[in-house]
Amino acid sequence: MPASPTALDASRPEAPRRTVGRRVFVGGAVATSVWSAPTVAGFGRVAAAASSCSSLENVALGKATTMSSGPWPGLPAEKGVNGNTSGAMSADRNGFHTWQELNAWWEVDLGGIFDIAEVRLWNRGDCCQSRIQNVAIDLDGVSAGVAWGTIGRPTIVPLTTVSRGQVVRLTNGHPASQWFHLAEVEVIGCPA
Ligand SMILES: [Ca+2]
Repeated sequence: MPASPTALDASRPEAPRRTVGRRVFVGGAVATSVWSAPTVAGFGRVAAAASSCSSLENVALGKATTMSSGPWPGLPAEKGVNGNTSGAMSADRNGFHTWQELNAWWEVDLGGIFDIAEVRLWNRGDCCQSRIQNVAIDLDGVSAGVAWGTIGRPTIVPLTTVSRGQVVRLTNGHPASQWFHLAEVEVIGCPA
């Protein structure tokens, strides 16, 4: 089971105030380099989806995925939504992994419109965590937040100004050409 998330940090800077969109963009909200513990990207506001859903679940599980390049052998895009957060990527081939490139991206099509409370990013745990930094979250092509710093296990990004849509894209914001890999991506919400 995933680790319990920590409380939201209301002191984080707010994300751009955009309110209309159909895609989720992961890229730049947590200002921490601690990757081994849960980290939270907050924007000082309560996600609208959290109050509109009678119950919350991972709505990305098993949904259609694609990514900008790759896969690295044994690490296709769909392993980012297979329900397994294990970070032992070299041993168990449990996540997605692109080629090395600037701003590599991965996305999931939820197959319908959902209210989304937060996105949880699970980095690998066996090496190379710092390759994944400042991940931008895009919801239907509109910026919904950025997970600043190195991504943890998990880094949790509450959606605030943009919280209803279908396609969630994550873009690696590392300043250099880099691989993009995560063990799992969880999109927490409910049908709209
Ligand atoms: Ca996985």
